[in-house]
Amino acid sequence: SDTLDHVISRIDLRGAALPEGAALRSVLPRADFDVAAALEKVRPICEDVHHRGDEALIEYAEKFDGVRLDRVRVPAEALTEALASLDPQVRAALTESIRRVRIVSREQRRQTSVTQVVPGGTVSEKWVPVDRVGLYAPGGRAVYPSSVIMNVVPAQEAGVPSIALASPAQKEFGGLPHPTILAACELLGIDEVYAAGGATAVAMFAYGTESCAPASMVTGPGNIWVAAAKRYFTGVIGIDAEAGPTEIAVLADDTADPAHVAADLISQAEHDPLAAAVLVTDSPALADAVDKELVPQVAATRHVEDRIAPALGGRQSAIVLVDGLDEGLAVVNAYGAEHLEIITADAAAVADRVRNAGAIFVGAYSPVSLGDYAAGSNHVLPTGGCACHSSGLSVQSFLRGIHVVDYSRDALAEVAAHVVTLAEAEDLPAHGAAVKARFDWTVPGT
Ligand code: HSO
Ligand code: ZN
Repeated sequence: SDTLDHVISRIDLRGAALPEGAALRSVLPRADFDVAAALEKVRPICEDVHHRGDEALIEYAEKFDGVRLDRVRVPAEALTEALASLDPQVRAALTESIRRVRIVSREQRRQTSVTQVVPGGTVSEKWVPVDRVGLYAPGGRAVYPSSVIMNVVPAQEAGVPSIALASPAQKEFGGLPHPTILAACELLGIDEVYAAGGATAVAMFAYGTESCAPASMVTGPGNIWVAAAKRYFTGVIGIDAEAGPTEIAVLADDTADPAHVAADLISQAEHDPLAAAVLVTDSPALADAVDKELVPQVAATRHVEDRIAPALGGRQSAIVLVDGLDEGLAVVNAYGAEHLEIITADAAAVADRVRNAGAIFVGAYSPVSLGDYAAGSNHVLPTGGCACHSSGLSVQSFLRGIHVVDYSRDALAEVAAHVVTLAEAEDLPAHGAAVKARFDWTVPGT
């Protein structure tokens, strides 16, 4: 394989015992995405939006997007016009995408649970949508109406009463967000749209301005500035997982078609020069065949120079050779990819053993691109290893589970002595007193 013209590097983990946990993760490739460093830069911008509101938003649009706005709120006519001029085929495809994400979201909405702990004592959990969300759709390199769908539909199905969307002002469209973003909003029935980008959009939603009411939550993908602004507001508003550059990992054995594997790796490399494509396989023959396939396939793509070649050639991408499928699973579980394809014999059984991934794509006919647009799954997913602790966007993201405690006098009396005991043990006698007060200070058993 040394004679091949390598598009992607190799990491050979065969022969020795695999390191575990963090040690294994440290030998796996990953892009640098230093959100903490960006945090210092977004702080003054967010505070400026806090203090000067719309005026600051307009100034930043001029500075970052090169266009002077007279207002940040997009007028209703612009939304109607955008949908009217949308290519009918694109409209049909977006409509089908919406339909599929909607049926999945609707079915996956959690139901209230009521647990009778003792006779007369119940704890329920009710799921309540947040009051208002701000959704972000990137501009620049990533103008994705599909991401509008992936944010809006679960929020709608969760029952969020107030939904607003922001996307950067585009110079070539007179300071409006990109027309396909506006068309997708109109198709989804979202009429509150703002021309605001990056950290300024997140700050607008977090603090509110003259034209935009504050939101309790901000979700959606974006660049490092959006991720940094979300981190800045953590604890103040709700956010989804921080989104970094896209990642695809493929766990494949010698049953996989190398042409498919190569095409799938390229598909996500197409997003960004920092996008990661990682193939994990126990088959050196597959590794060589994928290497070979990549050369002509990469050459034939539209975005080869600016994104695909640098993404595949970057230190974040690699073909990882392992001794067997067990080791392969250990590697993908340590990595925690945003997207993980399983293309092996008995793929469903292998997929069952995956613990860490943003989304799992099972078998030869479930490529990531299907999930990006039309599987019904969500494509706003945790990157950078956040899949080890966080979920992708879903109807659940917009709901809060509230415990509802409802005990009768008898049910409280039955457990009162334990409460009083624990309150004393924690040196919090007033806690116990609040229970005793209900029984004229005479609690049975105390
Ligand atoms: N793969 C991207 C989402 C996307 N793909 C949008 C196409 N358009 C991150 O999951
Ligand atoms: Zn994609």
